[in-house]
Amino acid sequence: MRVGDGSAPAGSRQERNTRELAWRIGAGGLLLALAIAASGCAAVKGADNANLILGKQQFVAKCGACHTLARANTKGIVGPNLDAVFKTDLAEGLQRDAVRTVVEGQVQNPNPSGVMPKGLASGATLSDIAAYVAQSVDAPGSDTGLLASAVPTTSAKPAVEKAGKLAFEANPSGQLSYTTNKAEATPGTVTVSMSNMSGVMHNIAIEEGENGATQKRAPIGASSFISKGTATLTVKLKPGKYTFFCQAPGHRAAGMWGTLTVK
Ligand code: HEC
Ligand SMILES: [Cu+2]
Repeated sequence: MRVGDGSAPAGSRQERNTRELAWRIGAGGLLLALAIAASGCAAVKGADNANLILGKQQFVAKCGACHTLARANTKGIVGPNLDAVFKTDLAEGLQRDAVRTVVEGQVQNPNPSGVMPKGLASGATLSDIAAYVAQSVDAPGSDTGLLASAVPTTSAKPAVEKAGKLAFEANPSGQLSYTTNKAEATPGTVTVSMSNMSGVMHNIAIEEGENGATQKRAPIGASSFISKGTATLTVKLKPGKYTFFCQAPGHRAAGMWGTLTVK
């Protein structure tokens, strides 16, 4: 690992990360030694029997809204992209067991003046999360087998309006998506609802036009934000295409949107 050799400008993100990484590994020397002693990562059981399926589910639920990790299909942008953070260090020979120690250290002691909350996970849960992240960061390909199905994905089955009610559900595992990206309604006044069991703060808003991930105009209506429960809004729909989407920062760009066809 390269530490402070001047190849990245002083104070740059890359330089800072490498420095912090070195510091954290130094401070966690004992943990690191333990992590190295227990090596080897199978598909489902990680080092020292960490449960990678639980680790993935918990990562998506507790970390994915802020962090991008390609293998977990999370696209949060509040915190650094974890594939990018560890890419250089792995290329320079950092072991994945050491990544695991860094992740555990960061969750136990996030920057007190930073955005990452303290106490997100501990004990076996943290160890499962860290094992999954360590196996997954900057890893080519996608998860297979039981790991691939550990987190529900978006369905192609549209939400269909019935008697003036159109019901959506936020991805229950915490991914930045609704459970479908298609909806159908008849013209008129429609009460749109979004149930959210994920614990991640979302809302639902409706915009005219088939606009995908990018906002084109002001929404015609928006629900309140909730992390658990059901939020609703009432809109008047004309025949045509609309986009439904979440207004939490970064969520639409991450894929939390779909197309509503009114006819
Ligand atoms: C509310 C948003 C948020 C959540 C939730 C969150 N993080 Fe973070 N995370 C951040 C931010 C912002 C940083 C940048 C440094 C800081 O503020 O501490 C960060 C930094 C990190 C880093 C260090 C990256 C580096 O540059 O060295 C790791 C590793 C990390 N987070 C892992 C996790 C894990 C694992 C979880 C879930 C248990 C998690 N984070 C949950 C926002 C978040
Ligand atoms: Cu959202």
